[in-house]
Amino acid sequence: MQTFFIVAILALGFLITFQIAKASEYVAVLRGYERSRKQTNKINGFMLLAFLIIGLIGVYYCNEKLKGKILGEPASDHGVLVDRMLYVTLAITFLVFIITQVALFWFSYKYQESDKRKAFYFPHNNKLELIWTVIPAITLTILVGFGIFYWFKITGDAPDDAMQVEVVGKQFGWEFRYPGKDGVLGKKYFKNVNPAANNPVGQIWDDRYNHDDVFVEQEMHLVVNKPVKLVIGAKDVIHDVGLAHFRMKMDAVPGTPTTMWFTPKYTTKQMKEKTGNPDFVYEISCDQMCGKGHWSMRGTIVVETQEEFDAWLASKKPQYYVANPDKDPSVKKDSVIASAPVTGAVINR
Ligand SMILES: [Cu+2]
Repeated sequence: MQTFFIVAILALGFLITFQIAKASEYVAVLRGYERSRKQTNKINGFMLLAFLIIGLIGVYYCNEKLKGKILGEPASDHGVLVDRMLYVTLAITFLVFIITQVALFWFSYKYQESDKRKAFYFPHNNKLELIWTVIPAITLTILVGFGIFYWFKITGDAPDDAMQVEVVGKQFGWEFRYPGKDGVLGKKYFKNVNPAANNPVGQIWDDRYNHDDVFVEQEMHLVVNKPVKLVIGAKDVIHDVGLAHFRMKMDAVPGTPTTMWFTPKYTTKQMKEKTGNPDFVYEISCDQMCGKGHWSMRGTIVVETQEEFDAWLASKKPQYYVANPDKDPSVKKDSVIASAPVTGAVINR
């Protein structure tokens, strides 16, 4: 209903403006063109000035209204750098915005048509051209330079003590794989992907590094103050790992692994206190339109202490044993025979 009224008011506004314009055209004919043009110029001048003032008030108002409401403090070390770059860019562009907009509208008002003044012909000035080409070029080079520097840092080698997590995007959800005690993710092969046989990411079971890898869906666990390297892939189309609270983002491309690393600064518990929101959760979103269920790719991330993480990981059974219960020492031999899956076969449960 509200939308209907807004649209109706806008339509009426256009209609009224149109009618006024039409009427003033008739008035112009009656009063004489010259006089009417001068008056229109004057009105335009004032309107431009009003637009400048109302526009700047609007910018200030939006800024005040949304201040601190969007994401809050960055929750990773790299996030702090990303935010700093954003603020520097915003500060510079804001300054340029104010100077150019004030000059544009103020000059339009100040130098409107006047009988007392004659226009000054000023077609070209090399010095001016040079100034407004070189200064933006240098400024942008510095901004882009910082961007590239941080990009290489974020996508470059992770510290030696970093933990690794594999993130796989699919239509429509996220899958995570932890390397287990050996710290190495086992090899995988896309033709081995077979969720029905408990092999959702296509692990090669002959590779012993796969034997302790843990697989989980939709919820990633990370350790506070410990660097984490994400090894990112996709199963079907391009997705994008979006970690807004950490200010990190990376495409998930089928067949081409991508990586990025960062260090979470606060546990989920600490963030709940910081934000004053008892329901706070870190989120992983898909930042690339990937199909009709794109919107539903929200996953969660739990950042916790090393002890909590170890306990969580220990509670998970390696996927090797889930897929091959006959190899699982904790499963009794007799019960295995009844449910032992044959590799590659579909198991009906
Ligand atoms: Cu997606």
